[in-house]
Amino acid sequence: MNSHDHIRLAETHSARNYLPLPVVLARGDGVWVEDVEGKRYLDMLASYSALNQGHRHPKILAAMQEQMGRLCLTSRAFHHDMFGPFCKTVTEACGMEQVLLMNTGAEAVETAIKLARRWGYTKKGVPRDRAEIIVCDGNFHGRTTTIVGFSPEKLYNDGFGPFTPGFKMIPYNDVLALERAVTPDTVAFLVEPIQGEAGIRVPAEGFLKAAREVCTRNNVLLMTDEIQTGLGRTGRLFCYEYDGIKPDVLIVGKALGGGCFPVSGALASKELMSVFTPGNHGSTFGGNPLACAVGKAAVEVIIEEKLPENSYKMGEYLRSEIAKMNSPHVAAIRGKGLFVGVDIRPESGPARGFCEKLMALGVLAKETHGTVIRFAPPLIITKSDLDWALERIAQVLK
Ligand code: IF1
Repeated sequence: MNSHDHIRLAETHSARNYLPLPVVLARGDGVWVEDVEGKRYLDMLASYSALNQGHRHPKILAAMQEQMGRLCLTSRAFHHDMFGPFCKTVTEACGMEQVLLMNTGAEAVETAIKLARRWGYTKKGVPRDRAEIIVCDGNFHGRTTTIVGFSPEKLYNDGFGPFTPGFKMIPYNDVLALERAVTPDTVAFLVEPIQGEAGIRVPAEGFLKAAREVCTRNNVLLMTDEIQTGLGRTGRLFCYEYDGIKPDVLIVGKALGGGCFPVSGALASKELMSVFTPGNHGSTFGGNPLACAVGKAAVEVIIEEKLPENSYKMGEYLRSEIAKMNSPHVAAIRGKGLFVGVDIRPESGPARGFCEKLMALGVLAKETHGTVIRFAPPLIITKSDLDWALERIAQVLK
């Protein structure tokens, strides 16, 4: 079957909840992918940062294969011998005492929401069912009904109500608004250190630091969603490190699965995690043996291969080279590390058209918010591969 046949088959038998670029991939290796016709592309989306380690990283594949030869699933009804080792690795890497493992990002966000509410009722003394969580305009935290209920984006929640109450929205990057929104019933502030879906929106320097102070002063949990910004993407292991702070709850996913498997989690202190007691939260697949084997290797690769450092260097290079092109189509270039948004001027047409041209030249990128091209390649990318992409980006932005 060729690409056309595959796309027709998908359109016949799958819900149309996506509008993918018309490319059908059949292979992946490092930063490169190949379609069913054998054409090669440089993957500059990296599955929205789930492929920070690249496609089929040998160490992660080996760990997965070894585990598949032994034990794949136990449920949490029993212990297994990869659970403790992975929890130790991930908590030490993240500088947090404990983790609660889930599978997808949305589940980890839901876990953080549950943690904050129970903490509010059992520790902070918030009256039952009155807990409030503050979120930001422009947020993206996943697709569950609770999460889309506090999304500002109609596309994500129109027609899916009624929604869970208990969320209050403030403008992003506005500490005064945060201060004003806090009430005695506020249990948490849930925030992305850089907003991905909103178009790689980088807040003013010190925003998270100031938010940290407001949260501490008001006994409110600071919960950072680093599902997309974490594990090296922004040039630090976690983006909050730029502000020299630590969140109370750290939410991770995507690259925790090493580009192989869904692995996510919420991390916090032992004291905060103690709000969870046997039976009050869980998941059939959360923390399964295969996930733990993959997740452990995924974290080790990020640290051993110094991927945050490479992301920082290559990101600076990518942004400065695009800036040097002086493209008449580019209104702004934003980002940190290899988390880069190129804002296209409205008169130059939608970013999608630019992504289609890039695709024809062998560079896969995806628009966000209509006007922004997102460049977020695997963090293992070398300067020569980046130069290959830059030549093509230059052709499209000319
Ligand atoms: C889709 C966007 C990116 C996330 C943050 C939680 C989640 C995500 C900060 C949920 C997921 C994804 C999912 C994917 C597209 C995508 C996306 F454009 F929609 F917003 F990356 F920017 N927090 N992001 O970015 O994680 O449950 O999906 O594992 O939904 O189409 P998940």
